[in-house]
Amino acid sequence: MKKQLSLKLRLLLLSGVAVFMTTSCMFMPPKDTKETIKTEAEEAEDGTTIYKKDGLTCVWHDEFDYEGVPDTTKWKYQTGHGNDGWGNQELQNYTDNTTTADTAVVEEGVLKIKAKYENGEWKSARLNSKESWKYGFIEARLKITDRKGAWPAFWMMPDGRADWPDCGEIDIMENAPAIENCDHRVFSSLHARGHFAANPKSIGGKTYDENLSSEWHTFGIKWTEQEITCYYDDVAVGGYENNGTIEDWPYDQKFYIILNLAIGGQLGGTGFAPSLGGNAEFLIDYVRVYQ
Ligand SMILES: [Ca+2]
Repeated sequence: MKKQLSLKLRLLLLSGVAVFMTTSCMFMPPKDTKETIKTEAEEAEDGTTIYKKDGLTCVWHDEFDYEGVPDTTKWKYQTGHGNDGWGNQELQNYTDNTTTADTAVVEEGVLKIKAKYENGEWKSARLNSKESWKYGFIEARLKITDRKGAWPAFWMMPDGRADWPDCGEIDIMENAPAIENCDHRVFSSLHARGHFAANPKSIGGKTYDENLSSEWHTFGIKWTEQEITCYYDDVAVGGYENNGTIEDWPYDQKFYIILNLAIGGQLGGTGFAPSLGGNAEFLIDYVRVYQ
C-alpha cells in the first residue's frame, strides 16, 4: 500500500488507519499450487546470455553487472517526501542518483538501495523502470535485511488511466517486520477499487521464511489475462483470478516496476526507525521481465 491517496480518499480512511494497522496481515489464504518454474539460461551467438522462463523469453533486464550509478537508460527516480510521506506517513526523503551514486549504488554485481539518517533526516531511493509491460513473468532476486523500521518493496504501478486505487497496484514483495506477527514474512498483494487498504487481495499471502534475511530469494509473478500467480523461490505460493470486473481487475494495462526502501510509515513502523542506527539496505541482484 504505497500509492498516495487522493485527499477525498485520505479523509475517508483517516479514521481507518488504526484498523489498517491491525488488519493488514489478515490476507486471504493463498491458493496452494506448489507449481515450480525454473529459469533456463542459453548462450546466444554473440556470447550474451538469454534467460527463459515458463516458455517466455527475457525481454528486459538489469543484472547490475556494472559499477556506479544505476543504468539511466532503464531507471528514473521518484524523489521527495511525497504527500503525507507517500500517503503512508513514511519518513524518508527520496533522492536522485542519476549522476552521483549515494542512496542507490551498483557494486559487486548488485544494486544497493541505501537508506541513511543524515542531518536529522532519513534519505533513501525509489527507482522506477522507464519501460512498462502488460503480462509476462516479472521477477527479481533480492536480499532483505528484515529489520523493524525498514520497509523494502518490489512492486508495480500502471502508466495512468485513473487515480489510485481504481488504477490498480501489484505488490510483488513487501517486507514489514514491524507489523505484529509478521516477522520473517513478505507480503504479496493486489490493490484495486474492489480491494484496497485493509482489504487487499492476496496473491502470495504473507510468506514465512526463517531464512528470509540471511539468504537471497527470488520473488516473481506470472501475469496473464486470466490470473496473477505469485512465486517465492520459483514455487507458486498463491494466485488471484480475473473476475471480469474493472473494480477487481484493472490489471489489463501496462505496469512499470518500482524498487524502493521506505523508512517508518504504516508498515515500516515509525517508532522502530531509531533502532536501525541510521542505516538500512535493500539489495537487488537482478530484475527480469519475460514475455
Ligand atoms: Ca547481479
